[in-house]
Amino acid sequence: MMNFSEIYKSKSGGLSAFAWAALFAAVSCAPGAPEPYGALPSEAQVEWQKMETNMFVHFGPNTFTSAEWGDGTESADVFAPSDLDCRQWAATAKAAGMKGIIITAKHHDGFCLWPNPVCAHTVAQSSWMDGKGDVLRELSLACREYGLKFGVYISPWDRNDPHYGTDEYNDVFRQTLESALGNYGEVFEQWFDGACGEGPNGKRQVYDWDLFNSTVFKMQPHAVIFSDVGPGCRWVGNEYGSAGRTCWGTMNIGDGTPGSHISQEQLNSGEMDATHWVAAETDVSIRPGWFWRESENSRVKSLQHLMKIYYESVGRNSLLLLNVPADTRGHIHEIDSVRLMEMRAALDEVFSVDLADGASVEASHVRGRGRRFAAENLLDADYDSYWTVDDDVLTPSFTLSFDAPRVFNRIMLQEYIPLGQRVTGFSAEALGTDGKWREIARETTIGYKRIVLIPETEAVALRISITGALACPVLNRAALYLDRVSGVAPDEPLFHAGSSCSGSSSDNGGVVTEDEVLEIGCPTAEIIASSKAKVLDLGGIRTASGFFYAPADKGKDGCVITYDLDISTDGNTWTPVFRDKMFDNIVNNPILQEVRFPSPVELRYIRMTPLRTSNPDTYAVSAFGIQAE
Ligand code: FUL
Repeated sequence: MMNFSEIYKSKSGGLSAFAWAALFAAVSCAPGAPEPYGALPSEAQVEWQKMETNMFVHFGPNTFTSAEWGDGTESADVFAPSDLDCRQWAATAKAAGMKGIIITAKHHDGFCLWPNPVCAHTVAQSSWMDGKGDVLRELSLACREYGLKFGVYISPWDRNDPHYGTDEYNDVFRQTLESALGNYGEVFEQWFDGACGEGPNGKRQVYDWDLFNSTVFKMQPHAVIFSDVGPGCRWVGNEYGSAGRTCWGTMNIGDGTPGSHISQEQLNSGEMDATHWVAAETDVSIRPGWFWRESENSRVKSLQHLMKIYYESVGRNSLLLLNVPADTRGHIHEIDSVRLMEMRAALDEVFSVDLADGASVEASHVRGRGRRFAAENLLDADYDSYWTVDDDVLTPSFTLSFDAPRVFNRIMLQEYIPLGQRVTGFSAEALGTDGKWREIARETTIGYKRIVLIPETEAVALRISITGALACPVLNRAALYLDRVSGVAPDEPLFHAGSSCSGSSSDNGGVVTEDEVLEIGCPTAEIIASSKAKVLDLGGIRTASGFFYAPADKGKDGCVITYDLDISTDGNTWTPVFRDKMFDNIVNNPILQEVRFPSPVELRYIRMTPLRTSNPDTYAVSAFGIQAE
């Protein structure tokens, strides 16, 4: 085709009729933007994903009883924050760089943090503030003041409401939603917990999800609804803060409902080329448990651990919802807020200098060979400008070249998700100062944002090759960073020579996990093998105020859910302490369980007999012991 300068050169200096025609043809043939591909995010879902980090606040009767799951029999008076200060939560979240706060407005115990007119177990029944308190009002106002978005967790499972387990409950819950979503301004996210246990009458509820979702949209048309199956966003499949290294924003939902047949692995990595856009949200607590308790003040996650969580959530196409529970004062505890500020400072230090800045960029292909879709768009901060290629090109590459060698250990890429998630694989190669190209990463998905952790690399150029895509790739950002503050180790190679398997998401990169910090409670204790029960011989009489148990390896080999616990001083005569007791939330969050006895006891032997285990054949124990008086 004739180019513009040839057209200008023709004849008399003005444009001939032919030249005008050619110019018109060239302009009108320039390809437009690629057609969107596959399931697409709504505008609200794109805005949601751009938030990247939000704060979860677990707060309620459990804060005062140290339970993870209250059973609904707690008196409303238990809820008695001595100095509720939601502005302090908002100020902390803002300073930590969070974009929104989601509060547990109603947890499984059924207690509502606002005066819900269809419920008799709320702040209005509590003597806190003479029944005039309203945490949702305080928090929604504080969020507005600090420019944060406001969201609510409302558990359909209710262990207090007498209607639970009957048809009427679904309508009571509809009214609960209307009350929480209709009185506190805009709600950006509605968090639905899929848990469905027995209510006070021993019955389970059959939830009317269509009614619940349509009520949310009626009250808050732009809300993103979280559940195992969306429709707004999905659970990431674990509570330890790690999205799959392969992580699609899409999944085949079919007629799946929250809490039903979708496996944790599917949730963790999503599904390629699937029917619905339901990006992953990684919910994880800054402490071992979801609710604040004094005994966990010393177990707030380290900066290194939090940074690893950041890389494995935001850096793997997921939003990070970091739980920072409020304490009995109604404050974010100093220890947690200091840790959040350390995390913010580390993120700022790593991500404030983009080492790709000023690089020259060249691509193997550019859509229509024009400027509109040029590879330079990868380096600007405009979210809506992107590099893309012609429709039939699925494996293009681009190269960043530097005028002097640059040292980096993080590669950040972004796909322009308004047009769908397309890339199925990519690799990175660095050109060293010795003039040799070396492959430094080979990964699968990108999505909204992907941060690849590589060993520190000195390079004069970096080539990113898309090795597979469902449709022509559309990338809006490439950046390079150097992280010398977090101590988070590089990702293990995902592909080994001769294999094409996908990697595991459980690599720990040197971070000490819950499982590793645990020790058996008493150094002289011995666990006596038994067919099913675990018996611990402490070697002599001791006084204990409680016991602890932890499953091994993130619960993979099974964990105890319900159990009987007996104690003995001689190993022959046993005294029951607990019958059919449950470790709350242990399947989702298989961490150390600390259980207090009703009163201190003398014992030499302690026996835990599992009644229900997550794996019917086996269960594992990484820690079992007593809490000495
Ligand atoms: C789970 C609940 O059972 C936990 O208590 C916690 O609220 C967590 C965020 O969701 O499913």
